Amino acid sequence: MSATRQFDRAELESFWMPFTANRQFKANPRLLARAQGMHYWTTDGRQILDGVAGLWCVNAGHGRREITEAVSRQIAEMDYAPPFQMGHPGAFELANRVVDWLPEGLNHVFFTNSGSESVDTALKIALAYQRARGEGTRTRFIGRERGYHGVGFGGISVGGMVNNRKWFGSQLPGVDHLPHTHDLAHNAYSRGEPEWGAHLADELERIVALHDASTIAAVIVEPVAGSTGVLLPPKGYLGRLREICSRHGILLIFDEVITGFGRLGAPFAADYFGVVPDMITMAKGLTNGAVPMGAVAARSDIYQAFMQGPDNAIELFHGYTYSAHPVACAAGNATQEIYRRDGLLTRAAELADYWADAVHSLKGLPHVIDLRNLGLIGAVELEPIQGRPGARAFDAFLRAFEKGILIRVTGDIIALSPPLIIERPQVDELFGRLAEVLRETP
Ligand code: PXG
Repeated sequence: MSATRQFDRAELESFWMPFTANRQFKANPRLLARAQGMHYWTTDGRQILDGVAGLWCVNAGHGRREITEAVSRQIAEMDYAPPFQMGHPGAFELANRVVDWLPEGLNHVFFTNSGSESVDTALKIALAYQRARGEGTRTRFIGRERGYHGVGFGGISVGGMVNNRKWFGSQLPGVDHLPHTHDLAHNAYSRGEPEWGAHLADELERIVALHDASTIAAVIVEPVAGSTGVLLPPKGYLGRLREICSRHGILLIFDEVITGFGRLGAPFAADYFGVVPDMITMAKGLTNGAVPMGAVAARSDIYQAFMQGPDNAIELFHGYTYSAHPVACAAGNATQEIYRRDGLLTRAAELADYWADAVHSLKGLPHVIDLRNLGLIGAVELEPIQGRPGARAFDAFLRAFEKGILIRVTGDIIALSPPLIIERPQVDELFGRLAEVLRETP
């Protein structure tokens, strides 16, 4: 099937598309055929500047030759290896490379195939760890309103996006939520981390007082909430969460599926904010999006708590057929080598000021009610059309695609997160075209 071939409407029917307005798409398909560097090309040959790194994952840019070659070599040499009671060199190499990037103390890595699986894995490790150390009454999880932790039942339970939850029954029992940190009245147009709102972390004390610490296994938050529209942590907020969790024997999990691998200008958001959690979930940038893969990093004493009993006993009854898949590991190792060699995981720090200026240059354009930035993340919040939430930003998304830029929208918020290889003229191009879009969006 040629990449440039056109499709009849009927040929688009069978594929039930994820998180997509299927009927709108199938009436007006947007088909991508090819990608290289900072760009996609559509099936009808139009060049699109990638303002979202695919979906927050292609951090080293598209079509990296080293990744393509490593994946091709691996699939020819050994297509698959069973991950249970067997191993292969690429998996151990990748775990070591990831540990090299991680904050000190987080030195064990469990492989999964996606961010959603990473979240469910981390939640299960938290429960089993509490039990292993004799604290089996700690079964509750605390998530946060407007959090996104993927689409597994664990992830939607601790997550806080109403549409991702309300259709799917009662979910995990024993989950509570912190308030989100988004407050335009106090923080609109903040440059970087907002000043107001560290006290919102103290809500955790209230929740602990309600349930008692002895019932709580873990708190999970995104250091920067991405999917729900780039909600930034107020200055000091994450440090307070860390302090409260430590005081009460509660594990702190950072979901770094979006912030991991250089998005903020440091390898992980934990480094950027100087707050070290007990576990980190990751995916996306781990393999530059080339092959599906996720991982959970855990502190040494969490891993060690399981290393008990007879030597031949399985310590953690959890894993996937494709955990540490050889082809994913090959992509991961080649990706990590590019990050190391090109210094990509700190590149966002060099560009952050230029990027922030570009984001805030949109102030005053029609319908814009807030602009936010951190590292190489940007957000433009639009005033919703009365009675039609999300319609205005979706309209902007369609216009942007027509103008040759790929952006991402959630509700009435536009999110930007380009590959970390973006050059300054491409930042100008992205925001120049976005400004045109905003001027034309009704
Ligand atoms: N946690 C976080 C913080 C995420 O951002 C996941 C978990 C789930 O990962 P998987 O690989 O299972 O999709 C994510 C995923 C968006 C958008 O528009 C973001 C994600 C997924 C889809 C859309 O911002 N992030």
